[in-house]
Amino acid sequence: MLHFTKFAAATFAAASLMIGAASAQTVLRSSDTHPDGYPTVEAVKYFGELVKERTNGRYSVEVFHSAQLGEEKDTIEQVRSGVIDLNRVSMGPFNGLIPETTVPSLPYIFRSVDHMRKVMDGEIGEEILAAFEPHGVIGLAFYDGGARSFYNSKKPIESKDDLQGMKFRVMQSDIFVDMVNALGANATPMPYGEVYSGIETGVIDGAENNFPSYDTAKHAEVAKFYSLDEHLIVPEVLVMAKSTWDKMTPEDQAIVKQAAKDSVAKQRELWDAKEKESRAIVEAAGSTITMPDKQPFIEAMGPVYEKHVTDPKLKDLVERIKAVQ
Ligand code: GTR
Repeated sequence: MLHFTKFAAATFAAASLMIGAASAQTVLRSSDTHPDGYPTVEAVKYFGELVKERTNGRYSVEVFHSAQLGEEKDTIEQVRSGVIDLNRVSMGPFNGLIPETTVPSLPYIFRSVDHMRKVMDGEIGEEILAAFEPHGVIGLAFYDGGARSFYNSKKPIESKDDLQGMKFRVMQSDIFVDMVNALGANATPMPYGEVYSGIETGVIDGAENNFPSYDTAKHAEVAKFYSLDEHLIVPEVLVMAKSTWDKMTPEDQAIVKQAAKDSVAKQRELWDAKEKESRAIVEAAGSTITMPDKQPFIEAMGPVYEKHVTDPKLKDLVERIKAVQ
């Protein structure tokens, strides 16, 4: 009897230990619009591995790629309300919510991708990440989305004037609508997942994006003319639900923050390779790439800056970004 009781007690203790361990394992759900293998998807997986290792398995990350959890506008709401824990999105769809995100989303604000990386790696980047918290999300790190250019199904764009009257899809932000209008074209904001059929059915003539998106979303199949005007260099961002963050200990929060930072180099390495690969893929499949003079594009952006940069804080941010060498 004594023997049995001891055995039962030990079993019970072992079982409760296991229950304790199981309940301490939290799987963080993360959303991404891109397919498996895309640089952002792989970078978030890598971030998850680091978090798992450094928290001794208390936290892990599951990435739901290919917009399984919804389009970016919707997943931003899901992460704000704590339905999902993490979200990797462009800064564009955050523009209506967080004024500071509008500045890195302005056309031609960055001179190059290197300029963007330098700004976002420095104190300006930290300041912009901190601006997310009052809106229910924690900004963890910025990823690279390269430069975005126009593509269409109708004709090669040799100069800014060739865009006149054409219809382009943009991300859901007023800045991009005004940018396209300032170029003499017409903008249609719509979710990423609707672009392919939009072009195929002629609802829009084209869209604008970087080579990896143009390639992996198969837009190159229906819009063969890509013009390298590089009007936007909008960073991508990895955010966490504030409700998830608030449940973590300060030590685990520090681990999450550091793991996100550590995943940036990985994402950039993957990004640089993917950009080259995608460009080669679309060219081999018959896309033509034109190089219009960028100067008239840059000069047309005055009204966009006048309309969207009125707040002194944002004006100062624009000046400080431009001053970064
Ligand atoms: C991609 C970006 C996505 C999404 C998409 C779009 O370049 O990585 O997060 O914003 O563009 O145009 O909607």
